[in-house]
Amino acid sequence: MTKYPARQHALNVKKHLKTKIKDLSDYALFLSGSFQESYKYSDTAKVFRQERYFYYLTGCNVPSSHVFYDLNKEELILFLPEIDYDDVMWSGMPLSLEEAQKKFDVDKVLYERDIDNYLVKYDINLTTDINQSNKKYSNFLKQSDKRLFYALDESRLIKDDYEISLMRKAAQITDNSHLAVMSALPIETNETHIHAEFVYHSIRQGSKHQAYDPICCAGPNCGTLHYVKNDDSMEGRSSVLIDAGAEWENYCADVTRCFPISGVWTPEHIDIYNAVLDMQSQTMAMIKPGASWDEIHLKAHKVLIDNFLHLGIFKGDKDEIFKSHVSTAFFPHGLGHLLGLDTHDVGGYPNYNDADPKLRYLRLRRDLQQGMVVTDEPGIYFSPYLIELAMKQPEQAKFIQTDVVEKYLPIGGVRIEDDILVTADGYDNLTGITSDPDEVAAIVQKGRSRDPSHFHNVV
Ligand SMILES: [Mn+2]
Repeated sequence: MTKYPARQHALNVKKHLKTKIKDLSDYALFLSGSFQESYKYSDTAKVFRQERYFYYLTGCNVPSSHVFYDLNKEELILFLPEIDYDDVMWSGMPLSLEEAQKKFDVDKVLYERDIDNYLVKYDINLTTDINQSNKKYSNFLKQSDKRLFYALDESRLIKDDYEISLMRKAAQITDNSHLAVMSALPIETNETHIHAEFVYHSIRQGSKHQAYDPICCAGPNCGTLHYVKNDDSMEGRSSVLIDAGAEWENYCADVTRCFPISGVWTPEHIDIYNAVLDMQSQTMAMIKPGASWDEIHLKAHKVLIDNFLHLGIFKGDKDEIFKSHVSTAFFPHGLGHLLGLDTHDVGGYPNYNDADPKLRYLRLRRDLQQGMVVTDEPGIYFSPYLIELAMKQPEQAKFIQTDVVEKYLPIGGVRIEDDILVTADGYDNLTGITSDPDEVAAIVQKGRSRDPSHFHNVV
């Protein structure tokens, strides 16, 4: 397979749509991609990010394109924008129809001027939403049909071999970039340097965009889940947490690693690191088709409680501790989420109003299926804010040994995150960068043995 399998994706969407709309004879699909936006009062272009549903049906990154899918004829037609000859001087010639036909797995490529001829064919042209790209066709379009989103999301849920190969490439670039970060402590004295090193090595490998804004933190900052300031000094701190993933042809990686700045784990840091590793390895072992992600997530809480009892952070009966939800003060987020064209990919159907606080932030609420890619990312955090909230609730506070908690505050938190493909009989870990604590320490030490002049830096 040399082309992004857009026609198969369109067939997938039709299959799922058919379960919701028995007779599709009056229906077609019309989706629009993103357009190139500028900043307000400026002619500077914003970073272009293709609309993901459109990309799934085309594999096309050309701004201001549209796609029409004739559900009856199973014919997929890509519409490119008209050539703007005033822009050719600045941007060069755009892709011709012939070039686009060769490049994309679609039945036809036409210019935008032909769109009307297609939209009149069917009574109902389903679209995701009416926006600046497609509002001129709004009379022909039916937006935000839940059945369309269902069909698109169910299709994107299961990755085919082509998509998996793109995700493996994103994962590989991400592995190398994490290795580079762990290896460059002599030139990393501020969180910004961690961020810079990761992005530099991703771009060098051809990944121009990150899947999401990297989270690079040291010391107590590691306790803030989505810390993106990335600008604090690392001096006097012992721990680093970096959550960063490259993107490859719009497919994401999402990986977190933690390491000791000195190359030697402090006793507190390794206590927590091993507990998180235990949460990850016990949950990963449960991954296979048919397994309940809710149960796997709750298993992570049970492993946390076992470890906290062993470390003396909790005291009391483990079943009572589990029922009290006190573990959410230290592991507040979900064990993992779907991954694909989006970092938090579609199809997980989270319930942010769940009465159970352990499940409230779990972004994947369904059984696993072969072809899903999920993150397995347990974490343990020492957030003074969350601990204080728990201490105000007597039914939780009674299990927490505050004097023991105190000694862990300086490390902030630990998260270990890998990207996991669900296979026919288990799983395949797409993430290759080691999380073994001895190997991680050895990588940091090896990097530390080098003089700063060894590294590619100007300041
Ligand atoms: Mn993640």
